[in-house]
Amino acid sequence: MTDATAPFDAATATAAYRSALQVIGAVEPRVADAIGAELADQRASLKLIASENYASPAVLLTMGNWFSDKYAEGTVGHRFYAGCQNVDTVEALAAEHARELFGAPHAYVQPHSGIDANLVAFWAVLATRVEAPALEKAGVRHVNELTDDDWRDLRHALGDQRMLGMSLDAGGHLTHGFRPNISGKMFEQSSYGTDPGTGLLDYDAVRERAREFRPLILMAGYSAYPRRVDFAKMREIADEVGATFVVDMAHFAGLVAGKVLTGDFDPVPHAHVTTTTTHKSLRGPRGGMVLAQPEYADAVDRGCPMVLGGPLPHVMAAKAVSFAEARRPEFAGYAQAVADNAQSLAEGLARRGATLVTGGTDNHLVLVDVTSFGLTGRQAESALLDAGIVTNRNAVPADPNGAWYTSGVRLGTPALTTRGFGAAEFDRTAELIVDVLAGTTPTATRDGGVSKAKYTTTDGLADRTRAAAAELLDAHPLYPGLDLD
Ligand code: DSN
Repeated sequence: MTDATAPFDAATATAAYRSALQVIGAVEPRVADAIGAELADQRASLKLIASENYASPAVLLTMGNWFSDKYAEGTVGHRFYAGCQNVDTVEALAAEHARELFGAPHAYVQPHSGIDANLVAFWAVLATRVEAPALEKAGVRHVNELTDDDWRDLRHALGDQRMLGMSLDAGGHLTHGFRPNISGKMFEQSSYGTDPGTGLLDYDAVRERAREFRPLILMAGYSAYPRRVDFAKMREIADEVGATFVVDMAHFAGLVAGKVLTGDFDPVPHAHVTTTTTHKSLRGPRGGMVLAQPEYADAVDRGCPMVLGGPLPHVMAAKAVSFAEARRPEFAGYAQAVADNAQSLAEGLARRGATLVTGGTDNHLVLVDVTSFGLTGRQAESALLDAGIVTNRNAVPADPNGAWYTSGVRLGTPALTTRGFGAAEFDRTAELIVDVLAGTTPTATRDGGVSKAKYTTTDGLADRTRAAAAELLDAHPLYPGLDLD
């Protein structure tokens, strides 16, 4: 077990939250009640959503203040609004901590989310690789100086670019060029998948596809691939085909910050541009960030107002606090525990007969193929939720049940590791999960088939599992000593 939660003084945090809820409750008590209820719910469930975590009271409290009222379009020292000196302080601090934490030459901490961070990155690549040469060719410094014909040509050129990313069912992300996201409309997209036998990335196949497709952007990163990626090898491929290498490390940024993923597996030195969220394994506030090599830094800094609304200074302040936490030596212990716990979870599941995509994990997540239990991902997700285990359904490679019902559930260890779970607790969690999946049966349909959504579970299973989960949770309280009653 690790003492992973960022340290806080329970009596002070209790006083702060009680006062805050009193102030809020005086205006709209139902909101104050919902805030209290959310804490109670989070305390009472086994949270295994791979993209979630528990930020420290310091990070959370930093977001509730008057920075929220300030407009600050522009960048540090170069704002379109007056009176931004305090925003400059927190934005500069967040960027400095980020550069130090990740060894990055440049950090832009304004993106509001991961999607926003990716949009900033994509625009920065387009601006640097397509727009800037077009302006130079036309002999002008700004798009407003282009002739109408040049402007039309530039818009066509910007809209005629290619991105190669990991396919969704192999674990890639919607924002990596897929049609339900703007990136799929901005770019002609092609995908690389994983080896059908091993489930692992096949770098020779990526190289072959990159040679054929010649993308402007080679994208790496994932939200459901349970393995490390060799970013050095991916960069070689990008260089060979003249692509800009962009990595979205949203899921595993905490493992990079905590030096679990180093060398070829650390994206920051290899990517031209690295994007992330700040609230997943990194355990900061909800938000995004872009790290860039110097040649992309200026274009990245134009994220607002190019593709972002005004920055959220209260969140940038919280990013600064969370990065300061992540620079403490304890965070490396936390990150290592996240990865070790994922191993324990994977081993516990596999030992009890569950099928794991790629056979295991070497990051913070495990993808269980639940078809061996006769279930869809949707049934598994719902049955687990009934039993107090919060997961999310997820497609597996070449998923026969499509993106809605799916055939998998994704499990992640960052949140419960923050609560202090270790190998024994994750093994017990694996046991509970397998018990629920094995005790769940799809409902028969009238035409003699089986439902993809409905199911029944063995009598009393959900209650028994909840009780067993409560024992684990009670032994590892969330925000120990924080008492809102
Ligand atoms: N929603 C995040 C996840 O769950 O992986 C990424 O968008």
